[in-house]
Amino acid sequence: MKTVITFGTFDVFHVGHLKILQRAKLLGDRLVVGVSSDALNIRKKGRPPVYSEKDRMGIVAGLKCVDAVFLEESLEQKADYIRRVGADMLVMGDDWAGKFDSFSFLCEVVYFPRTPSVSTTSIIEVIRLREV
Ligand code: C2G
Repeated sequence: MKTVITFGTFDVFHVGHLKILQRAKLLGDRLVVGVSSDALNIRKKGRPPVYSEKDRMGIVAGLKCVDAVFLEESLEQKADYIRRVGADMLVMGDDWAGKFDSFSFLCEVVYFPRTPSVSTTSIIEVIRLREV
């Protein structure tokens, strides 16, 4: 049984999020997703996500390709999360390329190319422009 782990905020869930999760699942038997907490996002980005952590976890947990979710409360606990989940492989988008190589002593680390032309930030921008 091969377990794959990935992490993300998955705010305003879009097709780029779906694609990386589907591709990650194809690399193993079980996909476990760490969803960043609201507090972690405020620390990282200076603002809370649009969707709450409860809703973001619910959306990700409801996907056919996802077997389990947990709340990622700190970036520093990655090694603990990988161990606890028993992950054989860590998958991230290539906006994080190289940043997680230090965990390769625990599991295989793989980066996928991001889906072009879609991001939570650009969706928020489109909605904002439509309001006027
Ligand atoms: N992603 C993608 N294509 C896009 C947008 C996002 O492949 N067009 C991928 C990202 O590369 C990431 C995942 O979708 O692997 C989740 O993206 P975000 O929600 O933006 O995650 P982020 O805020 O970067 O959180 O500990 C790591 C962090 O929790 C990652």
